[in-house]
Amino acid sequence: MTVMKIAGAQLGAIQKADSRESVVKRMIALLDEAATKGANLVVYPELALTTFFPRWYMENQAEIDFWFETEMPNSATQPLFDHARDLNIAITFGYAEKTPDGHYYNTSIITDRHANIVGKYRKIHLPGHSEYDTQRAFQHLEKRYFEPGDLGFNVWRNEGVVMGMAICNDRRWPETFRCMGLQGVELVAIGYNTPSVNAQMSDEGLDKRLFHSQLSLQAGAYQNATYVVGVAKAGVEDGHPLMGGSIIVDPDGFILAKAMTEEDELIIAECDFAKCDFGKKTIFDFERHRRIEHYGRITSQTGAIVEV
Ligand code: CDV
Repeated sequence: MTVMKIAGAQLGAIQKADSRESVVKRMIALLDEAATKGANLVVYPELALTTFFPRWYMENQAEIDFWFETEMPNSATQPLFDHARDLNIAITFGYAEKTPDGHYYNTSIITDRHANIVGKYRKIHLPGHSEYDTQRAFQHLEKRYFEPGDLGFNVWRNEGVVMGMAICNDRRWPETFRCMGLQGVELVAIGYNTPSVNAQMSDEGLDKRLFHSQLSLQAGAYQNATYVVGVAKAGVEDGHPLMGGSIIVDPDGFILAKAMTEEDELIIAECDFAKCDFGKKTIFDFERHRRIEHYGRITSQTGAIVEV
């Protein structure tokens, strides 16, 4: 069975004015640190190459397109791919994708240790709203700039491990993890940008927001007997705080490593994928214990219907 050292490369704030090239330099510095610590895979956050631009309301299409990548790798990210190949480290990171036929997605890719892209995921659960909302303390316009992902929740056997990806808000939905659990997932990589403040409940408090993130990642890991890596983009971006709290979780739901700052910070843990077996063969042996005849509502009904 495979043992890998998995690193989470939390990124601190990226300002609107920061270039992709400057961010890639920071990502490469974290990659170098990961290499010195023996990492085999490095997980970067959602929309890793730019500031979290969906907080800004834009109408001009050229202004919007500035934040999107039309190819991957491209000139800004090629040094990251080259460096990862030289160090023999697989990577996964998120970026805004514009397809050749004009579709817009919040995307992440995963490579093998030769920098070949082996998997792509497009974010399915898009939070927020599509028009300027005067009721919010700040905007979260993912529904304006992205379409829901069209690729589903897939997994890939990468470097001997069954790997899947999800992005930020996806981690709060058990369906995300279960769709990959049903394909035998052993490692779920999830990048996120989570504001430290709730735009619709300003007194919520950071502790509660960190707790909900951890709770979701730990539950997803335990209930599907898989490792989960959740990696933040954190820090204050042009006056807007994003929380940290990056963690690596084992298949029992225990936290193996945790970020302590809201800056560029590497966390790392040794993951023995044989540890996924026990849960998959006992309490979460889906074949023996799931009761799909009672789960019809999950795929036939979207919102709650109260009939009593
Ligand atoms: N980027 C995100 O998906 N952020 C959401 C916020 C808006 C709640 C999240 O679920 O963390």
